[in-house]
Amino acid sequence: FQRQDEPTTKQRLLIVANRLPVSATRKGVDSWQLEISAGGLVSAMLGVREFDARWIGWAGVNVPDEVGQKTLTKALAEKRCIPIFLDEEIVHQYYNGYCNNVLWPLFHYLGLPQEDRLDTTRSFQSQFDAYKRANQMFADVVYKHYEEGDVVWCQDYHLMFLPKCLKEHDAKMKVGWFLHTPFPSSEIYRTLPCRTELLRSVLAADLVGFHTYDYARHFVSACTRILGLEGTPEGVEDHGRLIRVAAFPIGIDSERFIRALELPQVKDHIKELKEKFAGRKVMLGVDRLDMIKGIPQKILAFENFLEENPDWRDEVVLIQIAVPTRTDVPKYQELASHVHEIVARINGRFGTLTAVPIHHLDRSLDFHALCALYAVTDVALVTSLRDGMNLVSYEYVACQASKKGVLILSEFAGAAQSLGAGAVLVNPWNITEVSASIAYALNMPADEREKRHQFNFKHVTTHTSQEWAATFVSELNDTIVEAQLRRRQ
Ligand code: ADQ
Repeated sequence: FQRQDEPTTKQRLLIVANRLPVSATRKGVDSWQLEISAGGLVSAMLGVREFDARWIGWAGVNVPDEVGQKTLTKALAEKRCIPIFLDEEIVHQYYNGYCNNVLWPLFHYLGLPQEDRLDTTRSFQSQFDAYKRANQMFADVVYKHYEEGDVVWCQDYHLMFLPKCLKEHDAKMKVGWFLHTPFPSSEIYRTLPCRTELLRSVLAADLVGFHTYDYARHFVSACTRILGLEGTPEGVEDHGRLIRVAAFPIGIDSERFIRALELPQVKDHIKELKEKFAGRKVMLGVDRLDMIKGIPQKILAFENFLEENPDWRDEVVLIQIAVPTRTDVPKYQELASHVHEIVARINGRFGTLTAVPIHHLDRSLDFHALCALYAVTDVALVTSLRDGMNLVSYEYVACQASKKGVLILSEFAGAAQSLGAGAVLVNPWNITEVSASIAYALNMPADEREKRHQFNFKHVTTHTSQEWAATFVSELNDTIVEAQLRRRQ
């Protein structure tokens, strides 16, 4: 994080996201512990250094009292973070409800949940109303901190209503919106009951960005089919106003990973891991514990591999790190139990007194431990059922300069479009195919591994998060200048 008092001539950027990049835990009436949170958006944004950036978002904690709100605001200011305070009721309806139970599954092709109209907390309309109220609360904080010329960058599906709120307040505000998840086919999107209002609101932005060209295309088709607007090569045309829609594939701060491998503490971790797993090939999965990540499918494919390849049983281990998220949502609790059950079954089936085939950890790893794991593993398994991009695949490649491990990657992750030529692509729903790919990856000759790795390493180190953010913001600046010129003509 940039220091609060650092003088700068860089362009001011207000990054508005549901969550701040730090999680706050209360340690006393007026004392707080702040920790960087795990997640793709945070990981990417930590690399954004071209701008005088401030974050606006929820600190992930309920702070009903004034003293708490004041002291937390002060602690966060040191990290250039500005908190939004959401009460439990709104978090339940907006965040757990509309965001995580409606938009998230729909955007990942998992369909809409069953609506319960008798329970107001589970009706789409009341959740959507809470969603709009929450977005308005974000907008109110943005106005308070906005200075003329600032770029306001709204992040993700939590804040689709924000561009409209901001533009209604000040039509000259430069507003961009970027979606970190897939935007589904318009045939899926059009099932959403509040589909029109959300699209209209996003279209209030000056620039709308997605990870891939396909997601951008789906969004444009949704606008043409649902709103009857015209799609153009640049975006969407709304009664003479052009809203630019484009693909901006995210990246990582690859240098941060490459440099970390030279640190003594990371080297120590690497040494320890090499000793622990000596004589065995190591496969790795690192995911948030979420149904979109295809964790059960991955583990079942590994079981299938062990079944069909008895010679490998004592020779390979799968380390699956699954950091729990959204733990208040029942479906996520069910997923955790299901994963534990199958891991226990497979370890019971194929484990010995001295070794088990799957090491499953339900927790977040610190950055250094994560880099060490990435560096020592022979194969990474990314089997998302759908994933906007998937940065774990990028991080793995960045840490593999010496080992040249193989990346097995779901064709339904946005990353398949950028790392496809170097990775072994799979359909994660096809367990026998994934199992065969594990065998292929473990037996891959060194020259093929080298070639595949070089391709991906080049991509990961040139398409970085810094470049991603700089491109988005410069395109947003250009879009606004072009719109002014068009209006003058
Ligand atoms: P996520 O769904 O969070 O991001 P991903 O892109 O893979 O998925 O990023 C996960 C991040 O969290 C990585 O930086 C990883 O290192 C970290 N992480 C995961 N598990 C961890 C663990 N156990 N310990 C420590 N760190 C862990 C969303 C979208 C993605 C999109 C990103 C960015 O779902 O598709 O790529 O945003 O746009």
